[in-house]
Amino acid sequence: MPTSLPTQPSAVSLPKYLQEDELTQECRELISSLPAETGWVVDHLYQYQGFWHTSRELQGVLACQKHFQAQDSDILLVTTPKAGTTWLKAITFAIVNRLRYVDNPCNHPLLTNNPHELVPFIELKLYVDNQVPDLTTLTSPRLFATHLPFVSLPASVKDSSSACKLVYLCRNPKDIFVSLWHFTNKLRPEEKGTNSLEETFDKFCRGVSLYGPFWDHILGYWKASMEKPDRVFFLKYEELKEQPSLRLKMLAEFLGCPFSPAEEANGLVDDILKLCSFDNLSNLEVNRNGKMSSGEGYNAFFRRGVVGDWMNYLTPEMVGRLDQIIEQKLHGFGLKF
Ligand code: PAP
Repeated sequence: MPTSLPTQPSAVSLPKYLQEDELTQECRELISSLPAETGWVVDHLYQYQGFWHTSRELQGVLACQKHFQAQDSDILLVTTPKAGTTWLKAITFAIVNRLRYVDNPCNHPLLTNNPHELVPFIELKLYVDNQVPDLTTLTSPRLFATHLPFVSLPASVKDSSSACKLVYLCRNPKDIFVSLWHFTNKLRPEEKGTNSLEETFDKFCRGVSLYGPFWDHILGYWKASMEKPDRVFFLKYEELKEQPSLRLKMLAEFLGCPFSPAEEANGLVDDILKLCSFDNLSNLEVNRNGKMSSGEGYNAFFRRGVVGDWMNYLTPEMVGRLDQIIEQKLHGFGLKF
């Protein structure tokens, strides 16, 4: 448990995700040595191992780096924030557990649980309060998620002898930015008002965003997927939108549970896509009115779910600046959006 340090009286009523000062001594000491910037939701972001985190997140990062023990059969879903995490969690959960619910689809857990509860983030949920959860009772394959950059993954995941599988989902950074801007505005305390689009855009371009810089995040996993394609599956949100059945089948194959011809003939691929569609998930009671234990409403994870919404927000100058960054940082590695 964290060593509880004195908190401001006003902080007591804050949802957990807005609390910055319930930290272990270890985390406080580390933070005091890290570069800091103003955050998008909470007041501070800290740069650890090259990437920006809130203090609460950072405590979870340290704890899972120390304690998380990957098993060979584990599946770890990795995304930059707003790349389609909720969708990927739903799809992967539905693929991996399909045999359990094929005969009773009305009892499917995705109908009554938000995908973030079914596939927990290691650093943001399981280890976030410096707790060490008992994960030994989970049935195999265990499904976890993380926003951690490759460099910060727990050693047991990165270990060359580990066989656990990683699925990385990324998205056009212009859509990521717009989605993140909306999301963080929703989560900001009301009295702070909305973040200026221009200022947050500038931060995003300088790499100062949750788990940013986005280019280093994407590149870390892109390189890992090139080196070890049997362990790291690299996917884009846009590909999933354009060719959903094909990508779903590729994902199932990568995970070692390909769809049989009979399953395909019975329409199981389409059933999963429908179950996990934006329209279906976003209209479920649990996702309209439920909340994470840390306080974020599930509805904050469903906005528009389309490709290219950046066109409605970014000026030609902004597009030029971000395109140049994408070109400079990513195209040399064969990555295009
Ligand atoms: P996270 O990384 O913070 O967990 P994440 O799920 O990646 O969040 O972000 C939500 C984005 O995915 C939203 O994008 P938008 O702001 O551009 O609309 C959300 O609408 C979109 N999204 C959520 N569920 C789905 C889905 N089932 N299909 C497609 N897009 C989805």
